[in-house]
Formats: sequence, C-alpha cells, structure tokens
Amino acid sequence: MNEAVNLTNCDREPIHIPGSVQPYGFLLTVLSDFTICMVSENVGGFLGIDVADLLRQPLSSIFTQGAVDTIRSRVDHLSGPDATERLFGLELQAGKPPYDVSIHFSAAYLVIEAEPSVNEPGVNSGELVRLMLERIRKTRSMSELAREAARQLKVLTGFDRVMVYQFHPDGSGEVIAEAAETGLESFLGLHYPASDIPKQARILYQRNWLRIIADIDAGPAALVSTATHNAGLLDLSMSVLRSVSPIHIEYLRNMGVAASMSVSILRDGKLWGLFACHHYAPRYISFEKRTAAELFGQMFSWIVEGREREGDVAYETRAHQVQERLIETAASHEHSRRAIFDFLGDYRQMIDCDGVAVWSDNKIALQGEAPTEDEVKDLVAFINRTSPGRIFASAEIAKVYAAGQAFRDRAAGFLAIPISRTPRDCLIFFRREVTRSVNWAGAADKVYDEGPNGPRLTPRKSFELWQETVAGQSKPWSAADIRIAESLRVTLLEVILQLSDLAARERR
Ligand code: BLA
Repeated sequence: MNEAVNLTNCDREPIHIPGSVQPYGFLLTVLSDFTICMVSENVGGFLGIDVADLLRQPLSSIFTQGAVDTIRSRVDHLSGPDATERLFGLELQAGKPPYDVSIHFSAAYLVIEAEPSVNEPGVNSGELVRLMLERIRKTRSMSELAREAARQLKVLTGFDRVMVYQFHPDGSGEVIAEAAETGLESFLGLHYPASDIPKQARILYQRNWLRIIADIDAGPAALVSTATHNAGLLDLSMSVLRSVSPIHIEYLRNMGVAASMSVSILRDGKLWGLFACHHYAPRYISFEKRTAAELFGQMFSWIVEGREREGDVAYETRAHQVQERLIETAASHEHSRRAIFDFLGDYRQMIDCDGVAVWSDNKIALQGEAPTEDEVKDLVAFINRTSPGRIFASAEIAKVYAAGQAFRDRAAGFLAIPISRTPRDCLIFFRREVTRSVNWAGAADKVYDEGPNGPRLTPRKSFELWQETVAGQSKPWSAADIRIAESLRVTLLEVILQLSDLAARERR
C-alpha cells in the first residue's frame, strides 16, 4: 500500500487516508440509500454486532428509526465544502447508552462517527466558553492574551501542558505562551522547524479545527469495506477519529507524552498557530468539551485577528507621529547639517529594529546593534551600486551581500532607505540574527528517549535543527515595515529639502 513513512518523506505522507481510526469511537459509512459499506473493525465493542453482519445492511436495521431520521434530517445541512454536523446524546440502539455523533460527506460516502456520550452534570459548554472569553478579553498585550488563553484552555481540558504555538512566515514556529503543571520542563520561547508539522498536516488543520490523540498506545482500528469499495482510500480529512501519523506518534512518545490535542488558530483563513496540548498519561475528553475548546479556538482566532490589525495600525500611526515631529523639528533646527544625524533615536522608534545607521555627506552615525563604521561604509557602497534610489531589504544579508557574512550575527537583516535624490545618502535599519535571541531553556542534561527514527524526533534535536535552518537570518521585514520605510523616505526627502533651504539661507 503506502510507501513506508520515514523522516525523508514526511511531506508526502498521505495522513488524510490512513485507512484506520482511533479506537475511542467507531466509524461507518453509508451510501446514498443508507446501506452500510465501510466500518471500523472495533465496531463490535460498541454495538455488539460483528463487522460481517453490518456491511451491506440498511442503517435502519442497526440504529433506531429515530436515530436514522435525525441523521437523515441533518444531511440536508451538509452543503458546502468541509461541512460537518454534530449530534449529541443520540440513542443509536434502543435502551442503550447514547452517543455523540459527527457526520460529513467524503466523496459520495456519508461518514458517521460515534463515541459514547459522557454525562458531565453541571457542565454547560456555552457558559464555560463565555467565562473563558471574559477572562481573555480583559488582557492588554498579545503575550498576556496568549498566556491567559493557554491557562483557560488548560482549566477546560485538564491537559498537563497547553502551549500557544505561533507559525512564522517560513513555516517554523515558536511557543509564545505556555501553561504547564509545575515541575515540567518549559518549552516557552522555543522555536521548531517547519518540518515538525509538515505542510499537508498544516493544510488539514486549516480545514479541521481540532484533533485529539487520546492515547498514543491505543492501536488504530482498521476500516473494513465491502469488495466494491476501498477503505484505504477513504478521505478522512474532516473526520474526528482519523488515526494519527506514526511519525508524529513516535515524536510524542519520545517526549514522554501519552495524549495530545491541538486546536487550530486561523487568521484570514490561514493557519496562524495552534494550541498544542500535552498530557503525560492517556487523556480523553468528551466531544462536548472538545466542541467547547474548538469554539474557544475560533473566538480566540477572531480576537487575535482584531488585535493584530489594531497592532499594525498602532505601529504605523506611531511611525507617522514621529515623522511629523521630524518635519516640525527640522523646520526649526538650528544646526541644519547635523539634523539628519540628530534624529537617530527617532528613526529607531519608527521601525522595529536592533540598530540603525545613517550615512550622509560622507559622514556616518550609528546607534544600537549595528556593523562597524567601515562595514557600514562598504555596505552603503554596495547598496548604491546594486539598488540605487530604492528601498532595499533583506532578512539574510550574506545571501545578497557576501561581505555581510562577517557581521551577520550583529546584523543579519537590513532595510536601507535612500535619503537623497542622488544615490548616495541612506538610512539603514538592522536586525540581529534571530537565533541570538533564543536559547534552549530546558535542562541541558535532560535525556529524551528515542524511537526507530532516532534522536531527530526529540524537541531538543528539533530545536537544534531550527537553529541550523535560520542561521544568518533575522526576523523578516513585514509589509508594515516596508510601508513605513516608504513613507519615511518621502518625509526624509522633504526634511532634507527643508534643511538645504535652511543651509542656503544660513550661507547668505
Ligand atoms: C503533527 N506536530 C504535529 C502536531 C504538533 C506537532 C503540535 C499536531 C498534532 C497534535 O495535536 O499533536 C509538533 N508539538 C509539535 C511541536 C511542539 C509540540 C513542534 O508540542 C513543540 C513544543 N513531526 C516531526 C517530524 C515529522 C513530523 C520530523 O517532528 C516528519 C518528518 C510529522 N507532525 C508530523 C505529522 C503530523 C504532525 C505527520 C500530523 C499528525 C496527524 O495529524 O496525523
């Protein structure tokens, strides 16, 4: 069947068609006439009926008429891509305990997944989520928001560790918040390479907001079908019970994690991050609670979207205010020739950076973490040669400018703004190498177990790989950074005109 999965072909592992489900529930599919054509082999343990006695049977011979009618009535709602419907507390067999059921279409098959309902007296999901949202609404900063959200989700789910894992544009990710039981090694602030959550998994998580791996040691239940269908090809992208990639299971096992859950965080329909939850013993939580966690994830996503937008606006507004101040100050500046240098501190407030340099009239000024004067001089000459009169930004200096190799740890990223009409003077913002601000926080001697794929599948190795991948790179320059740079360029041209007017008057 599928080629063997290993560390070299992760991106190609067809995780959406595993041909099996996790055994905390069962799956069956019916055709348009509601006859059963596939079932998970663990069905007997739930319904007390053998697989062979289920295939080709009408659903109504297995489930109560009421249950079949309810399911049928919901099928009409399944319009649009990726639609799913959930039914809680459905009595599938007369007089037997109820089930929580999820239904969706996969190609022509209606997929019905069921797990025993959990009676949780006093638990009202709506009220739980409402209170959780109250708490996070009160936070002020992004980091406080993420921390409080992790804390809230930990209370709801009872997982030992809940992290907010945010993706970067290159697909790598960073643990930006964590709520964990005391005594656990902290992963806060750590980065991991894109390959830890391969592309196809990220696409899946964009479509399907939540998955739980209730017990990494629970062997999956294979799907069985009649001869005319192929359960090995049933697309389980939207399934609740989809069994999990063995590579990921190994990763979790190596970390000592026995159960895992993640809830997607989306911005503008794209995966922004995940709530990643770990437990050190098997942990199942009810479909009802998972639905609450999912709703919380969706609301959190909207809050993040709003806050990030506000953040971008505030960032650009602040930059504009500083620019206006520059123009005013320049107009009344007494020492016109030096003015452009006197504003160094102001430039730094405008664009998120670690250092800044100005080159004007063959003079140079530096502030913060930047290359040396000689290094900047050579860089300016290079910029004027290659990209005269235009904004030039790179988050990996050595890639565009070989001599940058010598100082890439201090200034791996630069953003240069020409500030005179002739290609000569310029203002350069620098950002340090991103790995320099991140270190492994965990105990150096913490030993992780290894599985068949060796040490790569441990957080420490993962972190080291991330460090290798981003060596020589700074945090990327965002669209907002470039917009501010464009407008600063116009302002500075104006300021320089004013200053030369002033200088001309001073000379007269
Ligand atoms: C899935 N990998 C995942 C998931 C997470 C991570 C959160 C989502 C599934 C879940 O809820 O558990 C990664 N988990 C992390 C990271 C941290 C964490 C980075 O807690 C950091 C603290 N994984 C690898 C490598 C491969 C790989 C090297 O590390 C492949 C070569 C594969 N990861 C992999 C696959 C999935 C996955 C295939 C999808 C699992 C599935 O949904 O079936």
